[in-house]
Amino acid sequence: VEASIPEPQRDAWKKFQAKPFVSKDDFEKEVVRHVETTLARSMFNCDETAAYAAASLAFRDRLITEWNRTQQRQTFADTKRVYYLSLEFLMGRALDNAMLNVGLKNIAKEGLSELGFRIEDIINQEHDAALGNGGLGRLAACFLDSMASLNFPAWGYGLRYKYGIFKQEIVDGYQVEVPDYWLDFNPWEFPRHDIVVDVQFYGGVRKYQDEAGKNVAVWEGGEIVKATAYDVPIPGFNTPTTNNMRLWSSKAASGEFDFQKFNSGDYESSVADQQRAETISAVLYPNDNLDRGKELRLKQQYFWVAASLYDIVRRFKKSKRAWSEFPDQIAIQLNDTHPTLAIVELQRILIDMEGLDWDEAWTIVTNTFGYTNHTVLPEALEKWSVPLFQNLLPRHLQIIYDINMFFLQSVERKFPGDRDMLGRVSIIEESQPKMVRMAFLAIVGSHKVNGVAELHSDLIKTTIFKDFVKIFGPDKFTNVTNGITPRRWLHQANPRLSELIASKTGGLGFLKDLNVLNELEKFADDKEFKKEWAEIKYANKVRLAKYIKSTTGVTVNPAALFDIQVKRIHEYKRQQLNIFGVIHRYLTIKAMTPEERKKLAPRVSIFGGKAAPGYWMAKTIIHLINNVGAVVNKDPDVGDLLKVIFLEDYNVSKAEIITPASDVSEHISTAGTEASGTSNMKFVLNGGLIIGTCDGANIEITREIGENNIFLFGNLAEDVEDLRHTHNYGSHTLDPDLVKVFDLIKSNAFGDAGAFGALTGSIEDHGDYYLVSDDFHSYIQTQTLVDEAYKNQEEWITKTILSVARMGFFSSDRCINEYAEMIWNVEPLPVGKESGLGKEE
Ligand code: GPQ
Repeated sequence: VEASIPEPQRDAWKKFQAKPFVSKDDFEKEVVRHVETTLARSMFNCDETAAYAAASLAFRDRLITEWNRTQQRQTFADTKRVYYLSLEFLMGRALDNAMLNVGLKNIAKEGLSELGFRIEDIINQEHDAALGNGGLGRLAACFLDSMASLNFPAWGYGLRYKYGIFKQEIVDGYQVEVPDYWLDFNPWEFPRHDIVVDVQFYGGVRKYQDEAGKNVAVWEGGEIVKATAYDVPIPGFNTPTTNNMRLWSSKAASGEFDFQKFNSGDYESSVADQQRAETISAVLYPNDNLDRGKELRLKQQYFWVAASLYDIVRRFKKSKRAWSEFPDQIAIQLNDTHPTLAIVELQRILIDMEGLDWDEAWTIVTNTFGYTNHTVLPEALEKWSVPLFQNLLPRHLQIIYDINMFFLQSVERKFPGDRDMLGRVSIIEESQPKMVRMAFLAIVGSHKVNGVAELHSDLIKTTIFKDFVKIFGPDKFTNVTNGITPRRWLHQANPRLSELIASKTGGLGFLKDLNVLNELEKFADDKEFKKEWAEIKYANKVRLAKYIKSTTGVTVNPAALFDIQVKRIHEYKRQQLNIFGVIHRYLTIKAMTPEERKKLAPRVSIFGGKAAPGYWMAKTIIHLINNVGAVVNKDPDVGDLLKVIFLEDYNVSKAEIITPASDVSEHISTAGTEASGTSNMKFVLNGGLIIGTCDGANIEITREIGENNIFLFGNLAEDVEDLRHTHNYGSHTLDPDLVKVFDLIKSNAFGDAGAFGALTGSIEDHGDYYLVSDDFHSYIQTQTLVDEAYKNQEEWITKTILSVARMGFFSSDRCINEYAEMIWNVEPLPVGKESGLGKEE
């Protein structure tokens, strides 16, 4: 059906087209209109929730106008687009970000104030969009911000979970999970009830030869689930470009089938079908760096991939180009292996539905996809059981077998007679049951594979994907070091620091070209500047101290050294090393004379992060941290010298308060286990120093900011394997200071020691896989260096200024430009003068 307005009527249309507000009065008018009409309230009935809703709707209207223009511009220009497929988008709040990116926050602030509201209170009404677990999901969110800010024609595709990552409550020191139903009121999404895709599951495959003798496969039977699109506008910073994140929601196909059941009196089971279908997009799996192989998860993956590819292919077909041009028009990036089925699905569409030859189709497929690996941890590498696959996606399993056959044939030609090699690289693992190795499939089906920091990209080439480097050559493997968006993680989270930087570097340009921060180097010894710099850090610590008081009841001294570790709780991230270090500090303080105590720098140890609900060891670590806090925080011998805080329910909006308030933050994973880390970048960008291992992006941060400005400790990645071997087959004596810590725990000093037996036992008796004891001494020593360094505030401040000045490399803009050039081969679409942007700086 032709849906455009006829040419002669377009003038009338244009005359009445929505115009984005730019003035305070127009903004207020919009807010009042939304309160009175959209929300059906009045000035006598307008609380902060209603004001939040109305302000958001005012900005949403504005974004959608630019969204429409952007989509039109990109369609007319007909240039190559990027599709970023991610099962997680950890977006956080949208209102503050929208106001800052379109440059109208001050107008909104004044407007809201005239209407009787404080903008901070309004911003705080918003529920985080928490459709992700941790770093991987937040990276996807930073990428969307950068792609829009750099004017790339780019879409994100994901799932519209009804429940995001659970909310964490701490009850008697234990983590308790509470469901996160976030869709009560979400002004940022647009349901597209006209964009619905049928997704098939189960059934069987019928094969035959057509009249021309061609082999045909038909996937038939099974069941259909409907995918409905929900669009979320993604505003770029200081540009009209507003991109799209499309999230799919599942619903039962309410076709004849249901109807029959209904009519035959089987009402209950037709409702049950509906519920079963809706289960697909109901909940985000809460595991970080862990694969559990659940059928519903595979269903989610195929549901999302099939709907997204259908959408992408449909858009391509409208251009009437030859199939061979597909990779010239489309780049699809796979965020980890979760969307790997997209490779198989595109091959299926091309050969089964569009009638292309295998080879022709496969060339298109491999030129379209790029795959990003985010971990080397074996428990996180996805594998799906063949029987499960066979049942759920029978045709896809056949195609995977064919892909594998052609691939193994090519390996055989290259390495004749190397049977071991064939077994090692086969996409099908010959186990009981057989398993599909998704990372191998992703490598074979992509033209580029990248890791997320230099060390990590080297490690994948020399360990888990070593054979593939031999097979495909080294050029297929590359590195794109992660980055973060300075808009959210500096401008939004730390407005005063952003303002100070702007005042010294000639405006907000640094937010678009983060290397401009370099200009701060000349202020590293400037007295006046350092004073302002230190005042801002102090104010951010006061803000966090207030937050700590209001949420935990504990009073902390903002002049103390704030030592922060916030991230998912995981043995490889070693929060246990941190808390054992805290206990060691407690023992040290207890043994000191009052005179000695006076010389010690007071410290607040702050933890935050969620444990996967089924990860007992991680939950035990949370329990220990809370119990240590309960003892230490009320010990009169200790006073202000040490406080231990666990912040409940760490999420993106809390990170915006926590990150600017660190003096040091901890990034202390066992070397070689943290692929990159991204909070390390956020903390340094906000004027905090870090204590870290030689792991992930810590190494490149050191290279950029200089080794005098970071506290590195611990064994190197290259030595980890040997150390583990010694633990298991040699003599394993624990660090004596760690033994004292364990003795204290075992004396029930922090509650019944039985609760922590598995934790201490994993180190004492079960091989200390994460090298806690090996690194303990080095860690404690380095913490002492931190204490010493902090006493010299003048030098400390200079270090933090120099560090911030050298962080330009870690902008996600740099990162996206690298993807665009090395992997996607796409260019930005420059924006003309049609911008309706506010002119705020
Ligand atoms: N990451 Cl495989 C996750 O957050 N979840 C995952 O399931 C996997 C990786 C992280 C990784 O641990 C960090 O080191 C990275 O900085 C981050 O991905 C983004 O690349």
